[in-house]
Amino acid sequence: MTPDRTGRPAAGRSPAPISAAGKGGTLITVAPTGAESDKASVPALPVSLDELVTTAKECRAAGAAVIHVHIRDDRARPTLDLGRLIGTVQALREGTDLIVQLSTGGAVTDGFAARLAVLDAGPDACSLTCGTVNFGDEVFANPWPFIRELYARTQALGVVPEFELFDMGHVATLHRLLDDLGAPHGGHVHCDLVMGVPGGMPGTAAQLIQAVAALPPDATWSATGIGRSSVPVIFAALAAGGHLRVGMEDTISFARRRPVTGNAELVQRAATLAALAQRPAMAPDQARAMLGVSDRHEHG
Ligand code: KMH
Ligand code: ZN
Repeated sequence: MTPDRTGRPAAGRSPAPISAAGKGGTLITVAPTGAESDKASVPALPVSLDELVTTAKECRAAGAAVIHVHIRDDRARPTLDLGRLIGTVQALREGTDLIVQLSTGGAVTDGFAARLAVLDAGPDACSLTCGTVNFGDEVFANPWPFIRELYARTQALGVVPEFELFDMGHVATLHRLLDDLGAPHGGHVHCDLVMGVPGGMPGTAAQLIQAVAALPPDATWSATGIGRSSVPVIFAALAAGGHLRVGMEDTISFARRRPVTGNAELVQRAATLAALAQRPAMAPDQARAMLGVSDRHEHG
């Protein structure tokens, strides 16, 4: 788009999606646990159901609208056990009005069948990664037939997917998926740029702008900066009209040599910066309307 001399878009041109994307408020997703950090080394990591629900309530109070969930077993190891997932969805719904987004990424060691079966736990939403990526010394495998099958299952079961994009090739695969199978359940495309994974796209403002420019025109998007890129990615995303994902899945340091003491302080920081950017944190009902997530339960 060509600006006129005042800096405003020239008349008759459509506005850039980059400025329209975050109109009306900032969606904050908290990713409290992940599958990579070890409870013994990161004691503040929520791993039990009680810890997870407590964290969820604190993060809701701090400004989160969505929770991206990985669960652990009794020994704090990552698991995709279906019974535990069902119990987790239920407990989060009883304790909060957050949108419950289950991870279908799991851990790098999880098989495709178990990752597909996550949807049987009946979440509001799920993550759906649009391609394979080197993941530190490991590989996070997402071949096309798996992506396609997972997406078709979200449509059949009425689960709203969030498209996780770790690299520019994943954006191309997102377009291929939408061309092939059509719109997601709920009718709205929402993406999360996962930046700064060793092996994926870097967590820089320039990379974020390039990725956003390649998204489908009506998509909304959030961004996640892993590790040290967390804060720069928050600033870049807010400046570009995007939404935010933060949490201990993505960063365990609040600042240099200062470990995160709990997920809520990460959400609080994101909410403060969003308010300064004149786009305060959205409540879950606003987020449901934006994402096309139906109101499935009464929060008691
Ligand atoms: N734990 C990573 C291998 C997702 O949740 O969908 C994958 C991941 C993505 O966290
Ligand atoms: Zn995850």
